[in-house]
Amino acid sequence: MVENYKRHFKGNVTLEEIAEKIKEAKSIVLTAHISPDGDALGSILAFYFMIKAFSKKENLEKKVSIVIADELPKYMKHFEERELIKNYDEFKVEGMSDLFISLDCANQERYGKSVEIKKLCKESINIDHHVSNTEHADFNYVEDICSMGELVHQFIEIFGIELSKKMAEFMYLGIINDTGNFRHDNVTEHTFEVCADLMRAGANNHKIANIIFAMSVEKMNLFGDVYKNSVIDFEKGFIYYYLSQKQIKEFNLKKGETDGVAEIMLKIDGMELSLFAREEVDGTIKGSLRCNDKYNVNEIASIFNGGGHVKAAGFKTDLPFEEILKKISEKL
Ligand SMILES: [Mn+2]
Repeated sequence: MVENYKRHFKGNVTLEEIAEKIKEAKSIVLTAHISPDGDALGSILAFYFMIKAFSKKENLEKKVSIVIADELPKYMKHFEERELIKNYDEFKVEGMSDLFISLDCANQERYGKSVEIKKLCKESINIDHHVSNTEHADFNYVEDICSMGELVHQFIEIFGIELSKKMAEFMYLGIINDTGNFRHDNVTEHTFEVCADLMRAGANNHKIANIIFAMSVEKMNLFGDVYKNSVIDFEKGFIYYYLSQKQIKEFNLKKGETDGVAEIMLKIDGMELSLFAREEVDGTIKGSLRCNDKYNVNEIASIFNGGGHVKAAGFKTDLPFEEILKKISEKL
């Protein structure tokens, strides 16, 4: 393993202390963010199996549940373990739990309705990799690492457990989701070290990449429209595209099928910044920002109280699209 790979860290607890809290807790609820992506889902499932293996090794009785307050993306049909993830609405709260752990949530809004479950837990832990993390739990651990998939891998050693094929596959899912299959600049030497370990444990890179990067006909139609109707400001290297609720219905797009739009726009030659703005059911706008070296989208997203990473960030706002464009242009 590469020594001292750790990047920008904030929080008030170490992973070892988190492991100790997990050891002591008799009941644990795990959550990840709404609009769950491959990293949220992969890391939470990997972590679930790791806690289970740890409990078995230590001979501990532990109740572990996973709740996500949202629908799962279509590709999860390929993983039977999706059954372990309860939607908030079907989750039965049986009294107070000892520990609430969020993964991949930069702020508490990202819990969605699961925030109600947090209130019923004695202690809360936030483990995340977004530099914009607001340290929203009792115990916080934030590392500037490519993905939660890569972050949770460290618990193999801390828990003293063996890396199973299942854990490896789910960590791999998280890593390729958040690195765009190793294309983004958040990939480090350590990412590849971890992936080598995951492949040794049986993770099938080809199978997992095919599952999450497969494209539905609906998504193909959307991407066609993005390529045709994106607007480019060549001087600033800024490309943007707006998707209305009306279009979402016309294209028959399901949850998660608009993922990747900001990424494909940034691939256009000469582009430094991309914005994908999607109108939500409630009329607000969700923005996804991606950039190359010239800009910092964590800062740009913060204009709208959003955030994320330097090269990938998001926000949600009540402002009309024209106003969003104006505010962003002023920053460039
Ligand atoms: Mn992530």
